[in-house]
Amino acid sequence: MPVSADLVFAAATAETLREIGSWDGSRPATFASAEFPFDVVRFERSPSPPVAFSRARRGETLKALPAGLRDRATSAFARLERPPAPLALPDGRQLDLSTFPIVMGVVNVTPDSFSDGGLYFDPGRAARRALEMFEEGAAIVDVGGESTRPATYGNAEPVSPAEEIRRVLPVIEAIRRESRAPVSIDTRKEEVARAALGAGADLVNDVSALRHDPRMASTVAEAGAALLLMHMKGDDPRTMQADTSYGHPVADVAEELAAAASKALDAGVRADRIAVDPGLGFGKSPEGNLVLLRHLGALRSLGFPVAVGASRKGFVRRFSGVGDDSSAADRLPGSLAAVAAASSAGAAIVRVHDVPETVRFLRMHQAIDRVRLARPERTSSR
Ligand code: HH2
Repeated sequence: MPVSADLVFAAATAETLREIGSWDGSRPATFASAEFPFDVVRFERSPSPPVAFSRARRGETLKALPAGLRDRATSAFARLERPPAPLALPDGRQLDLSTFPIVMGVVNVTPDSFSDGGLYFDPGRAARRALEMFEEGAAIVDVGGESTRPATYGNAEPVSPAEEIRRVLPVIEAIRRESRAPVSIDTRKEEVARAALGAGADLVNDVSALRHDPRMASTVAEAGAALLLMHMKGDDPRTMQADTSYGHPVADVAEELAAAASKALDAGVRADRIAVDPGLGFGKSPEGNLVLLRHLGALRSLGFPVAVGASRKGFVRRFSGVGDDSSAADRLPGSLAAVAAASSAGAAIVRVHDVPETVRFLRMHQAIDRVRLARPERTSSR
């Protein structure tokens, strides 16, 4: 079943409208400032140029389109505007996304992950950290046994499926002895996913979006598990930064995610079990990561919950002005700025190392976003 990658981009200003147009080599007409904000619908593999809709006059612009494009644009808007539905997990359980974004805590059971390598290499310690993350407000914890860091940190050691299983299985089993809270396994390898699902994992986070192992989709489907499809340029973390150029900085990523979602559906993974992630840092230039974050909302037009992980990554350090050897605390402000952008763009899941800080940050961010006062209150309390 093909998943459409017709995308809707938000353009609040003429400058953003020109930026989006430039990616397809088109020059949008000049509009009066009163007509903003605009939405731009970009039709996948269509000779028709992107269409700009003044938000206030969407109906009129739709009416003026040929029927085929009108239907495609109407469907893209409907997918974009649907709030994220719960992600279905095994045994009839669900990952509630109604308070989006929810927090996915990261526990790397590795000696060499770029930011927490070695900290949780001991399975007991890793499981305790995962359980603590649930108490701190994580809705799901992502357990990984292989570093997928880029070569700039020095190539990560290749890890055999047997070694990866040896690392993650005791952690998932120990979490399961204490808790039924949702657990995700971060792996590209089918054998590892199968073992983790057998031990009670609920979701497979595949950073190769099904390209590393063709058996992955059917294993996930058989287990009735959820599947997070993450975009990576190429399929090897050691070479993914060799070429970070794209024809279109967002649509190329979206089209590959749509193709991966189609593959998953064909293998029997239910649509309400699929989420997508642009894979920040996985074959992206520093500026490319920023553009993906700023236009993350467009990925919601794929019709699946959008997850994103910027936590402590190289581009966060670079743009927030801290060094490569900076502490976790130094990297936190930049990571939280990325969480703010993801939240404003309607992301469903943020994948982070700093769980309690992110949970508190999001509470405040959402309180500001959602407060509605009929009229200013006269009060002296502060
Ligand atoms: N980033 C990393 C690993 N897995 N999965 C998803 N869905 N999205 C991401 O952005 C993502 C991911 C890299 O971060 P980390 O696990 O902390 O590092 P390492 O790969 O070095 O273990």
